[in-house]
Amino acid sequence: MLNVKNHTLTIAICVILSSFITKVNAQFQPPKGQKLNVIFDTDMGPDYDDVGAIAMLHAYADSNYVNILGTIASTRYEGVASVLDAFNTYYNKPNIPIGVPKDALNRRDWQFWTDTVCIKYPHKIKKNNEASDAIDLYRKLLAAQPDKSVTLITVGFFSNISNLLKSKPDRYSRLNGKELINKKVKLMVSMAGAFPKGKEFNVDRDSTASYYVFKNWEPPVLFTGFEIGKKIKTGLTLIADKSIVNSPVKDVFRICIPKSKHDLEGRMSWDQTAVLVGVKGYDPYYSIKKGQFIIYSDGRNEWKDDPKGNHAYLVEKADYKGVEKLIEQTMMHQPGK
Ligand SMILES: [Ca+2]
Repeated sequence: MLNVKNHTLTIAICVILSSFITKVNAQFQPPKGQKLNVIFDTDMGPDYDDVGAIAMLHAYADSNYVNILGTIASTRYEGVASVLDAFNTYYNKPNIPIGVPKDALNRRDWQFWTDTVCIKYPHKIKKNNEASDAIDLYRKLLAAQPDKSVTLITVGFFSNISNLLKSKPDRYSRLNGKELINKKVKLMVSMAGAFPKGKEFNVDRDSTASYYVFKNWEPPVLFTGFEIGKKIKTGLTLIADKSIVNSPVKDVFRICIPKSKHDLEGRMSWDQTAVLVGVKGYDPYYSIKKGQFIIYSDGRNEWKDDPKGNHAYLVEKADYKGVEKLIEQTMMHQPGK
């Protein structure tokens, strides 16, 4: 009888603790049962995990988990607007607004997969200057959304976020950039940084922008670090699947995987993890460590633990092979007719 009582007490404590942790960490989780409003900010070009990420985002949109407000580039090579347009069009959402920065790095893919996407797949935007300016589009989209409702998923450089923070009131809002962000953004989920410390590409390449962002940004940020995506290899099952035809996602992985000896077991999948945890939440694959992201002007980052912190990074909880399988399957989603 005593044992039964103790057992019941233990279960009760566990349930209370687990609901307490869920509540405490709610700012880093998507709200349950609500369609998520997402802005996707990507350096669609230097690497091709961004392609896997946009494929997953569209798969989740087709399953009614997300409403894609906009797809915005954080690199400005000529053609990036067409590439984003081609992917949105392939997934039957040709009207998703596209933004291209005036002020950002100009980096593109060394495998030239973006050329194949533009030649082979329909798109209406032929030149970057036919797309919206990135900051103008950010302000327009944010101003039109309910307060604290927008999730930003960034899988590239922080150039746009820095310029958005510095933006002035305009025809869309009387608020400056920082005020507009604080009013409208619920959470930023970023593939960025290395934990507990390191130097990572997305933070380091435009380190001036990253430094400004993490000195001025106020809403919660969930980081998926370099170490999380590095071990997740995807693409081989996708390119071997003969039932998938005329897919830009399959074409990109088919072109790129044989070009690097590092990709023979599949491409490392950093950006996909940001879409996964941004839309579906980090549970049950990851737990989080809360604290503060500390950035240096040269792009290095460190971490300070703080249970009340407004930043959190992913810590692996379950075998990464489960995430790997889930990402690959989601990337293989094909648009409805
Ligand atoms: Ca990226």
